[in-house]
This record gives sequence, C-alpha cells and structure tokens, in this order.
Amino acid sequence: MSIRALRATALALAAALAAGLTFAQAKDPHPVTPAEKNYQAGASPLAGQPMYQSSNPKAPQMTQAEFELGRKVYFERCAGCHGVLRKGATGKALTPDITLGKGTEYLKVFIAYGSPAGMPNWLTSGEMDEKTVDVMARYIQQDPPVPPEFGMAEMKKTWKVIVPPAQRPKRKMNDFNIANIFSTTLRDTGEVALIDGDTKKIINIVKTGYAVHISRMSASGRYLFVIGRDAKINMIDLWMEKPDNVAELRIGLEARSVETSKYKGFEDKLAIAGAYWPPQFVIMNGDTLEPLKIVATRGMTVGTQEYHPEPRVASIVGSHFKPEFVVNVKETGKTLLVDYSNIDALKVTELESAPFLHDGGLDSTKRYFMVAANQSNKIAAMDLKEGRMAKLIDVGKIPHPGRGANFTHPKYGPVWSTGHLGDETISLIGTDPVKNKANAFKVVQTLKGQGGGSLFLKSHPKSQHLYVDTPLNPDPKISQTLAVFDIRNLDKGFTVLPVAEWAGIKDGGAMRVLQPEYNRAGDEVWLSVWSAKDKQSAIVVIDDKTLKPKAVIKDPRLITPTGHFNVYNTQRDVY
Ligand code: DHE
Repeated sequence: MSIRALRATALALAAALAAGLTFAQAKDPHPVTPAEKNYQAGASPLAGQPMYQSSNPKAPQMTQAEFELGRKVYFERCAGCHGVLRKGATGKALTPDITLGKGTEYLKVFIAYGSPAGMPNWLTSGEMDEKTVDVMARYIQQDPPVPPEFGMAEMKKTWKVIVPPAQRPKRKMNDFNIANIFSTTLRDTGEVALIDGDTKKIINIVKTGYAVHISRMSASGRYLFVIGRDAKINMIDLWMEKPDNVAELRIGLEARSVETSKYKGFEDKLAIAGAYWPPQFVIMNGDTLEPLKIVATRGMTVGTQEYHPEPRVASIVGSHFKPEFVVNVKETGKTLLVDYSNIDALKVTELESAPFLHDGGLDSTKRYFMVAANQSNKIAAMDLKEGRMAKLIDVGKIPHPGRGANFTHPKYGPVWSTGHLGDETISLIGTDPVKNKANAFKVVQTLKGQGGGSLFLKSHPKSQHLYVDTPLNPDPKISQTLAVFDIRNLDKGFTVLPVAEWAGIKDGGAMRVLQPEYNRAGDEVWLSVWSAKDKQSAIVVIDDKTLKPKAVIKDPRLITPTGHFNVYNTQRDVY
C-alpha cells in the first residue's frame, strides 16, 4: 500500500478510533506525551542477542532477512514501551492473539501515523520508510522471539575479580576528599567520570557497561557500584591511589538498578542489582560481586491478578530500618521487601500498590520509601519500619521524581516532592505522621514549574532551594534551563537559570540540562548539559547562595554526561 493510500486509510481509521477501538486508546484520558514517548522508546541492548523463535502458521510470510530487520527495529525502537515479549507496558500489548485479528493493513496505518494515545508516527516523522513499516506490521503478527535466560552459570562466566580483597589497599591511598567525589555517567561511551568535587578536576574515566545508567555507594563510602543497560556492574574502589575497577559481573542481558546493604551490621556486606531481562534480581557479595542468589520476578499483577512473563525490576533501595532491600517491580506494581539476613531462607514481603513502578527515594527520616507508579499517576508511600504500604497518593501526570527532594515546608512541615513528565506541576507530599499528622501522605501543595518533561528535582538539608529540571520538554528554552524555588517563599514562583547558556558551548545541539545534585557541603549544585555524542557537553556548578555559576567543567572526555552522584549524599541518601 502506498503512502497516499495509507493516508486515506488513516482518515477512515480516525473515525474508528473515535468509536473506541482499544488499540488506539483514542479516548485515553492520559495519553502518553511526546516527551515520555521519546524517553521510554530508548534502544534495548537485547537487539544483538540470539533468541528462541517459534513459528505461527497464521502469521503473514516473512523472509529471514525481513524477520531479522523487524527484530532489530523492534528492540531498538519498540521494546521499551511494548515489552520484550510484547505483553505491553507504556504501550499496548502486541501479542499475535491481538495483532493477527487487526491484519497487516491496519497495523501499517498505525505504525505509519501513530495514535493520539502516544504511538509515534514512525513513517511521517521520517524515522521509518515504507518498507520498514510493512516489515514491522508483519513482524508483530509473528510469535515474539524470546531472549535467553541468564542464570548462575552464565553469570559466573562474566564474573571477574580484578583486584582481590586481600590485594586491595588497607587504608586510603590518595589525597582526595572522597566524600565529595562525583561519579558522572558518560552515557554513550559506557564510562563514568570520577570528578574531584573540591578541585573540579577529573580523577579518572572508568570503563563500565554499555549506556551506563546509575551509580550507588557502599554503606562505608569506599566502594562505588555502577550499572550499565547491558546489566554489567562495575565495582570501583575509591581508596586506590587512582580509583578504578576492582570487580565486575553481568547479572542479566538488560538492567537499570544497583544498590548495597545499608543496615547496621551489614555495611558493605552485600550488593543487589535488578534486571529488565531476564526479569530477576540478584544478590551479590559486597566485596567481590560474586553472585549468591537469583530471584525471579515473574508473577501476577496487582488488581487484575494476571500472569506477567516479564516484570522488570525498576528502582532498588537499601533499608536503614531492617536488613532489607526494597525492590520495585514495574509491571506487577509490587514492592518487594527482601530480607537479606539469611539468604538461604529468603523472606520476601510483597507490598501491592499500582503499575508501573519506576523511580523513587526515601523521606528525610528514611522510614518511608516514596515510589512513582508512573502510568497510574500515583506515588506509593511504603513504610519500611512496619513493612506495609502507608498510602497510595494521587499526584500529577506521570510522576518522575528520580529520588525526589526532601525539605521542611514553612507551613506543612517535612515534605517529599516529585516533578512530572506529563505536566508542569510539582507535588509536595507531607511525610511526618507524628508532628504533622493532618498533612501526612497528602499532597499539601502543588507548585507550577516551567513545563512538562521533568525528570529530576533536588534539595538539601542545608539549602533553602528546590531545583527542578525539565530536560524532556520540547521547548529548548525550557529544556536548557532550570527552575529554582525559594523554599521560604514557594508562592512567589520560580527563578529560571540559563544553565546551558552559562556552559558557553557553541553548536551544542540539544544541550539538555538535567539532574541537579548537591556537593557534600550542600552549598553547590551540579548539572549536566547533555549534548549529542559528537558535540561538546559540560557540567555547570551553581553557587546555591547566589544562584550564579561557580564553575563550568568542560573536557573532551566528558561525552554525553547525564546523571551524577555525589559520594556522601548517595551513601547516606541525602536528597
Ligand atoms: Fe533512567 C534512574 C529506568 C531513561 C537517567 N532510570 C532510573 C531508575 C530506573 C530507570 C528504573 C531507578 C534506578 C534506581 O533508583 O535504582 N531510565 C529508565 C528507563 O527504563 C528509561 C525510561 C528508558 C531506557 O531506555 O533506559 C530511562 N534515564 C533514562 C534516560 O534517558 C536518562 C535521562 C539519561 C541516561 O543516562 O540514560 C536517564 N535514570 C537516569 C538517572 C537516574 C535514573 C540519572 C538516577 C537518578 C537518581 O537521582 O538516582
């Protein structure tokens, strides 16, 4: 079918959509925003994996070459939203029981023109040609190929102890103020930059996994753990003369989260990482990364209680109240409290909230874990002392807090806050059920920020400011700047800081400004100015008192900086 014919069919389809066809979700009250669509539709490292493939005689014919193209495109563009096994997440389910009934022509229109519910217009945006659209329409009617499992044997093959514990320094061998080192993600080079927060000089660029995602600290503040999207964990010893890798391990084929045991008596003993594929989490030795225990997350969803074959592990935090890891499972909408005091008789408490759980952080007392159920527009407050859900709270559209921001509201007492991908609001939630009971686990105030497309916000116990980024806003005036609120006078609105302009980059392209992170003292805020891989990026350091730029770190090695993690604040969950 030609583009013209497709266009004609699209008009006919519009009427059908309005009539409520489920695929289009034309009447969806919460359609996916372009910002969120782009964010979720990131490439999956699974594209290169050999997979198991069954055939369905009812599916339209494809040559082997067409099938391979379909599979590659699917994992590069579609899997983030529709899932590896096409069971659906942000996007709808695309299993053959649904797609075969729709037929190739219908599916082509959808892929070409998108839908009001957030499906991108792959043909008209120029990202796919007609041939690829046709291949994709036939591809999604085949049985989904299944990537391999990744169990203990596969893990052990990837495990390397580069410097065994006995050969590591017995004391700190460098003069760095370790508490003020920053680990900055260099997304597209698969590295982290370790930067001295005092001198702003790069200490080392350490090779890590592919499209590295986050860094977390051991309880003592000595070891830094980094996880790549390819599920490779690197363990870096900050006591070495030049801090570098001491161990590495792959815990699956795709992952986003890593954390360490923080409870008294278990400091630096264990680490944990959660995988997107296979759907599982892995507990490791905190000294060597030796994999000790693998636990699958496949199971039933909250609410409808249907079996889900690929519930991905999203955020993980180490409890300060009990020897427990708090593991958030995206598709099932469950928070698992994993008791690590005896991993041979593992006890897991399952707390149900809502799908799809993503990111979150602790309140200022560290008793409550506040996790975003992003497609449900809710925050679940999990009481880590009592081991129960304290409250499920309605917030704005698609909450995205990162780890959130804690501060004391002049009127409502301690609050934890989240920004949103889908709207311009910032929800402030009361977190003190003792002295401010009436405000506890309620949205006590909604601030209006610069716009949607917010990913991260931050405050600090020593600061009077709340910083809110908007890197995924389509307007560069908003994505390249930062909003700052004065906590003492929140009704006054926000000040806009032209952070990308301060970076002084010529022809930097997107120059998205993201992830405010304080230094150890709480008097500086670091931000990435994230340009494309072949363009210059920078880190801008802001003086928290004057709100003026204090330093701009530019170095040809700082390629695609995104998140950055201050050692002390990450170690102690200060945010
Ligand atoms: Fe992230 C945290 C998943 C895209 C930068 N990201 C997280 C966490 C998860 C997650 C589950 C929480 C980890 C934890 O706390 O244990 N991120 C995903 C995705 O699935 C998604 C949407 C798509 C993808 O393909 O990966 C995605 N993330 C991005 C980006 O595009 C960002 C902006 C740039 C980048 O580096 O890739 C990005 N994500 C971050 C950062 C954090 C994060 C900086 C940690 C925030 C913090 O303060 O802790």
